[in-house]
This record gives sequence, C-alpha cells and structure tokens, in this order.
Amino acid sequence: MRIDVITLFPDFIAQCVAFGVTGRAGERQLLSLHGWNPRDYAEGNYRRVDERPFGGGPGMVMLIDPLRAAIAAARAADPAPARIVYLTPQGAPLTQAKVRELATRERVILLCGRYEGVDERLIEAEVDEEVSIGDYVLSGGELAAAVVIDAVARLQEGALSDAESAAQDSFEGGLLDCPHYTRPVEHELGRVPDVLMSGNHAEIARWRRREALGRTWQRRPDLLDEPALSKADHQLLNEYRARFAEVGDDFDG
Ligand code: 9WO
Repeated sequence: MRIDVITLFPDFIAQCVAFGVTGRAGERQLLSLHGWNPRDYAEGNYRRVDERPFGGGPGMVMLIDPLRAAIAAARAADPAPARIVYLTPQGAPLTQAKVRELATRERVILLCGRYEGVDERLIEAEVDEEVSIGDYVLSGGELAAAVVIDAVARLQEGALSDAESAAQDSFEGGLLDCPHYTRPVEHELGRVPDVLMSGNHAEIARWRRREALGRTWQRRPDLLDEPALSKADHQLLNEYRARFAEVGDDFDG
C-alpha cells in the first residue's frame, strides 16, 4: 500500500510513523509513505501557501494552487488511482470499519490542512472524503494523518506478529478489549484473576470474552449491537451484569 501525505511538515509525518508497527511495515515494504510539501509548489518570492480569509475574521486560509499542484505531483508519482482523504474536525468519525476499508486500497492521499483550513473550492474539486479522529481542533491535520497511517499499517498483511494480530482481532469484533495482567500475581494493587493462571484455555477465552462484552456494555453501549449477539454472548453479558445487580440489591437494602 502507498500513502502520500500533502503537508507543510513532511518530516513531522516521517518521524511519527518511523517506529513500531508502522516502521516495521515500511521496512517489510508493506507500506510506502511519501510526503509532498505545497510550499515546494508555491510561486513568488515568498512562496505563499496561505492568505487572509475573504469576509474577514481570524486565521489564514490555505491557497488552492500550491495544494492542487502538490496533489497532482503525488497522483503522477504512481499510476494507481488514489483516494484523497482530508483530515478535518468537519469530517466523518474515523472508525475501525473505515480503517479496514482504507487499508484495502492500493493508494491513499492524505491532505493535511493548517491555519484555519483549506479553500473550499480545493476540497470540492479534489477531496473524496473528509475524516475526523475526534471532536477537537488540533494545530493541523498531521497528527490525525499519523493516526490513520498507524491504524492502516497495522492491517497490512504481515505487519503484526501472530500475537499482535490476535489482539487486533479481539477489537475487530467491534468490542472493547478485555483487561490484561502480567506478573507479579500478588501486588499491593491487587491479585491477578485466578482463571488467567488456570491453564484452562477455554475458560480463559470465556473470561476474556465476558469482560470485553461487559466493558463494552458499560463504557460504550453504542458499540454493542445486543440483538446481533449470539446466545453464548448473551449468557456471558448476563453473567457480567449480574455482578452489578447484586450490588444494586445491597444498595436498595
Ligand atoms: C483554526 C482556526 C484559527 C482561528 C479561528 C478558527 C480556526 N479554526 C481552525 C481550524 O479548524 N484549523 C484546522 C487545523 C483546519 C484543518 C486542519 N487543522 C486541523 C485538523 N485541526 N484539527 C484537525 C483534525 C483533523 C482530524 N480530526 C480531528 C481534528
């Protein structure tokens, strides 16, 4: 997979994804990353990439032509068609489903804005979709681009070890992850649940599934599609809920 990033700070992006899974994906040639700086395509003595907004107001707006030229250069660098994604607070929320969809593409071009944003005409003419990593405003789209690159890199075949891949699968089901423990068994902060030391892999898998279902129900009920749960999962979720029902009974006295 090839990812091109249109950004005023190509080095920043390169550094963000130089380590860990994304670095490994690059070394294994599972993912290639290329930066394109609109300033390299800006004209005039000052190579301007931004200008004051029409209508007044704070901030500056990124000019059409340097961005358009950088996008054209990125497109021309490889014959494969590319999907252009603009990282912005106004975008659709990034989900694992969207990550999976992007990860199947041969090419993606990530457009990172700065200042107050990009001239709307460039967005309308060049952008295929707008994506947000959360409801907050950053200084630019680069950190959001790094998030997309990391999430997509993990899904490239061969990027993860078997253990990492299994862990990824646990979230792939749309549930939150279960709790994790390591040594020591006893600590002033508590004891590791006995089931995890039982060696009974079926019971361990059952415990992990129940904790993942329960956590999702508690923390992110919006992710839980209860009607779609299997009979076994319904049973596990009821076991988890029973924990709280008992506490509730005591409370009610
Ligand atoms: C800057 C600004 C300055 C003065 C008044 C209002 C203003 N709004 C902005 C602004 O929204 N800047 C954005 C910076 C323009 C697009 C690139 N930037 C950005 C992307 N910030 N946060 C994101 C982002 C991207 C994806 N998911 C979450 C946040």
